Amino acid sequence: MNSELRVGVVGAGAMGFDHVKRLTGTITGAHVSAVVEPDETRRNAALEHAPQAQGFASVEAALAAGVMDAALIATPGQFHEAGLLACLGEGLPILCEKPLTKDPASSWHVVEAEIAGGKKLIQVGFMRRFDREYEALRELIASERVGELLMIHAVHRNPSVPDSYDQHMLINDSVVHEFDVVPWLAGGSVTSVEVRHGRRNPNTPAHLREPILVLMELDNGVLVDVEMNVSVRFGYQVATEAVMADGIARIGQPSGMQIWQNATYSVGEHADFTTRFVEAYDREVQAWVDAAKQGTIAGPSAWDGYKVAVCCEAGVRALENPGRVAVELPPVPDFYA
Ligand code: ISE
Repeated sequence: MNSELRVGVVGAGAMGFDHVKRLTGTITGAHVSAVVEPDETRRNAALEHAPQAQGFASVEAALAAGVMDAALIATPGQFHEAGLLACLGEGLPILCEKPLTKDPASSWHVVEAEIAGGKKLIQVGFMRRFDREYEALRELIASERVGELLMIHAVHRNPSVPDSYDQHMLINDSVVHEFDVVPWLAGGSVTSVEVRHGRRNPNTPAHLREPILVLMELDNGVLVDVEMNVSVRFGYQVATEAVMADGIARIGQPSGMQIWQNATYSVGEHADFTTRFVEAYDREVQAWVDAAKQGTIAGPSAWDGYKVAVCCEAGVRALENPGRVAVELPPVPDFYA
């Protein structure tokens, strides 16, 4: 395809709005042709940043208008399945924000629908895979230049969370990223999850119990711990330390402006994920646009999304019960092998 990809952005909440601005201002070879959002105020706010787009209240209406070559789905996770199935039905390439869907059963349904259509159309929006430091760490681990990988320590810290963030979201909305990116880094598959609750942060909202420590075992023997902490106040921090046989590697260290003042040294830290991962989001969406024009995908597949859904289900069980919860995956379908 030589002409610009006409992208319908489905969902104009915070992430959808961000992607509309990205597609209009940063991405080449594509433009926003439709904004699908039932809330009129949000829809109009997004349309202001999408001069070539029409607004629609439903994905069905947008598909019927025939104005989309591809869809970027950014509705809340519980609505992904319906949007995915509708767009798959029209054979559209799709970039679906994480998670693929809300649970393994619905994710499997989507996987089956994609297989039935005979073409990989879905890329899942796990943007960390497009972060340059994560890419470099993956390459380092695979090369074994520092010896074989033994363990991964990860921290995932949010300054605060909205009132709508509930206990299960520690797993389904936040650790969901580690369930994708850690096996991708480590070249293994998650076999079990355990959650340990530490001392509660007095700054934690009353309805939450955190921080938590999430322990994962991978099938290649690599052990992983993730500190999931959503009330740190000081800023947004996602960092990883890989422990290898001959040394360690760290990514995600603060890289903002360094200031020396009053006998103190400080470095700027991010306030939220939209700035921490801005380049990753840009690279992710550009890679997806380029691939969609070639009839392919350029990142995590629906199968990857399904695997993460299985991990999240185990993670939620582990959140509520002591001990290890096994993660059991069916064999990879030939279609994704
Ligand atoms: C949020 O939805 C994200 O996806 C961020 O990347 C993550 O750090 C945050 O914890 C989530 O709430």
